[in-house]
Amino acid sequence: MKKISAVLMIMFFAASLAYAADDIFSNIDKNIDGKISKKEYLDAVAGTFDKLDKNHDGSLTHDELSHMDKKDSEMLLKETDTDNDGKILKKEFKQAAKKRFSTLDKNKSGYIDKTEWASGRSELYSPFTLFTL
Ligand SMILES: [Ca+2]
Ligand SMILES: [Ca+2]
Ligand SMILES: [Ca+2]
Repeated sequence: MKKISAVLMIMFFAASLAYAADDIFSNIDKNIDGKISKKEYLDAVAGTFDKLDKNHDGSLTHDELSHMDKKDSEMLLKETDTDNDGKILKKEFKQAAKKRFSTLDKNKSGYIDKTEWASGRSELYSPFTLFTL
């Protein structure tokens, strides 16, 4: 019995993740052409940054990431804080987003299509990053 519910839980979790990924995809795809252009992606990322930057000083500090899992915020810092000052500047955030865009755009078409989106997202370290980069 325990085993079955664990499997169900995992299935439910995976399904809700896929759903969330799909939902985010359509949010980012502003012109609804079924693919995400670099501009659409960077616009969405800039929006995320502004949402996270509670005091609007143009950088994200530990405090502003404290709602995240500690491991996740450390990963995010490690990935984005290139000058290692413990703060993520918008520039750094965008830089990381550009890198992520080219990773996701597997066939280098300049767009992320739904297949690339789904496979790329599932490789990411945490469900939380679905909502950040
Ligand atoms: Ca589009
Ligand atoms: Ca800030
Ligand atoms: Ca920094």
